Amino acid sequence: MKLYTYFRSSASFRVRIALNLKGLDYETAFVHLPRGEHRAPAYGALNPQALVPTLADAGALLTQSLAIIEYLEETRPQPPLLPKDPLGRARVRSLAMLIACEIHPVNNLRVLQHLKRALGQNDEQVNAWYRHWIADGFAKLEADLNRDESRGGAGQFCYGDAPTMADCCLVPQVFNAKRYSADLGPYPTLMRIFEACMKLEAFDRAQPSKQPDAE
Ligand SMILES: N[C@@H](CCC(=O)N[C@@H](CS)C(=O)NCC(=O)O)C(=O)O
Repeated sequence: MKLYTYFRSSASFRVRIALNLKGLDYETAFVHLPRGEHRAPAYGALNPQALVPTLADAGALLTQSLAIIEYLEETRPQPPLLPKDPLGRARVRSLAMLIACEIHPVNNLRVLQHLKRALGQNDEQVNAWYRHWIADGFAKLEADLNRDESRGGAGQFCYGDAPTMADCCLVPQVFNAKRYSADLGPYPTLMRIFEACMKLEAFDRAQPSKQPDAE
């Protein structure tokens, strides 16, 4: 397997965690986002969506981090990153999607670049935008994680006492929030889970500063 990745990419970080949790070896190819390498024709031939990550496996090229994690789950089921029961699976996917579909897209590189280049926002305004959407999404995630246990509340991790796809999404988003100096005080459950995840080697080894392309 080969992962096309960038050290600061949180979507790539999700897949690095999933690969590590499942104990899978992989090669890496680095795609430098600030230099726009993801928009170059060579990368477009691999991934027409012009986003990282891309995973090459068994002669196929897989795109979109959640689709990649689901593929890994189906082809290498152990250890599982989704619960066995349909309600549990829906719950984990819902938490993962709150992060991957509601928080992450509005703070993506091309959105921030558009705010600056086309709409003339300065660094301070862009950072305020970033923190606004972190606060909006994390408040909802914190409330959801604190739902009554019988309706799927958090355990040691986002769902129960073993890491799932939801934790693969949570940790990179917290790294992003810290990078933009977001106030994480209002989210004690979310941060408790983050700390529990970071005690695991699979999460620690996947973090941006430990990647070979880290600057
Ligand atoms: N929904 C996609 C998001 C992928 C994505 O947005 N990747 C970012 C880095 S985290 C990227 O390539 N951004 C390039 C850009 O915005 O131009 C996924 O989950 O894989």
